[in-house]
Amino acid sequence: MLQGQIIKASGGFFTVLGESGAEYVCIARGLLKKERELLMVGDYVLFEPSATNGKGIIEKLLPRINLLKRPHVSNVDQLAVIMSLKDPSCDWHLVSRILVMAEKEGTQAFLCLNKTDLAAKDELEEMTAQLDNYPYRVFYTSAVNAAGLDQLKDSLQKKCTVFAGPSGVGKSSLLNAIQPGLSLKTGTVSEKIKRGRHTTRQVELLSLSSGGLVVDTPGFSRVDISDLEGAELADYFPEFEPLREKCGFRNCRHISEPRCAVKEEIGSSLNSMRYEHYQHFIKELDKQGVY
Ligand SMILES: Nc1nc2c(ncn2[C@@H]2O[C@H](COP(=O)(O)OP(=O)(O)O)[C@@H](O)[C@H]2O)c(=O)[nH]1
Ligand SMILES: [Mg+2]
Ligand SMILES: [Zn+2]
Repeated sequence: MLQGQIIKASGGFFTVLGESGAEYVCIARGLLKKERELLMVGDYVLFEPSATNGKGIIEKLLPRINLLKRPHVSNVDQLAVIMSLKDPSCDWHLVSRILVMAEKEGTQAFLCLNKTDLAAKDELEEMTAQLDNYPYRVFYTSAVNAAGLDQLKDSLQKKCTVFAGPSGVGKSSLLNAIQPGLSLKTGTVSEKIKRGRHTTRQVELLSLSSGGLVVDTPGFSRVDISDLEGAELADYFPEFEPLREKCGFRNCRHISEPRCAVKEEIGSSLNSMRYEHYQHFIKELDKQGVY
């Protein structure tokens, strides 16, 4: 029996990437029907390869580290939040929403600001100033002039990374620039609308020659956080963690309480934009009455 990871699933067939790097097209005959229905891209499995033809039978599903809902994929190491500086401009609220989702699912994350070739020097400086004490790693890239691509490529090594962010920011272009053989479809937003924005595409783990797996997503511009409890939200702002103990109240929600250590640090050790997003999300959850 071999161990491998499902990189593609379609019509009852699962492409499994074995530890040797070979791919096997498997069926899941060895599993119970209920288990079979749960199998998804990203899953580690044990499978019995056939002696000759690169096929196999999945016999066992191994435990998952995590499970993302969107895209529907398991065992994700990190989320790369991709935004462009221009065309379209960066949606900071969406960045924080995706990061909240990453924290909730227990995956690491970083931010990648693409299309730096379109921004003037002073615009870039303005952006960097806004990112003072930003709690995630930030890459500045351009798929057009290859700026920052080596660092981005390094950060993908030996990990399974999901590229998340809105449509048109350059996710597929970046992946093509990192590995031209991928030949992912790219295009302007209007071209995509013509092509049919809602054509469903299968989730697939793409293997990088530098070692590592990536998931390209078609892009989404909304992330629903309404299933969160307000009390949970602060847990998903990791920069609050070291301060929490210093707040005057044990259950401080860092909004209007006196002697709040988080509020005292805004603009000094805490990034103010991130705190604004936190306030905004708390209000949103308050309105739903869950808090
Ligand atoms: N100027 C510039 N254009 C880019 C860059 N990256 C992508 N684009 C263009 O932006 C559009 C959308 O790119 P695409 O990769 O399809 O975005 P995706 O929807 O996030 O996958 C295409 O027309 C690309 O040529 C970049 O770094 N600079
Ligand atoms: Mg794309
Ligand atoms: Zn507080």
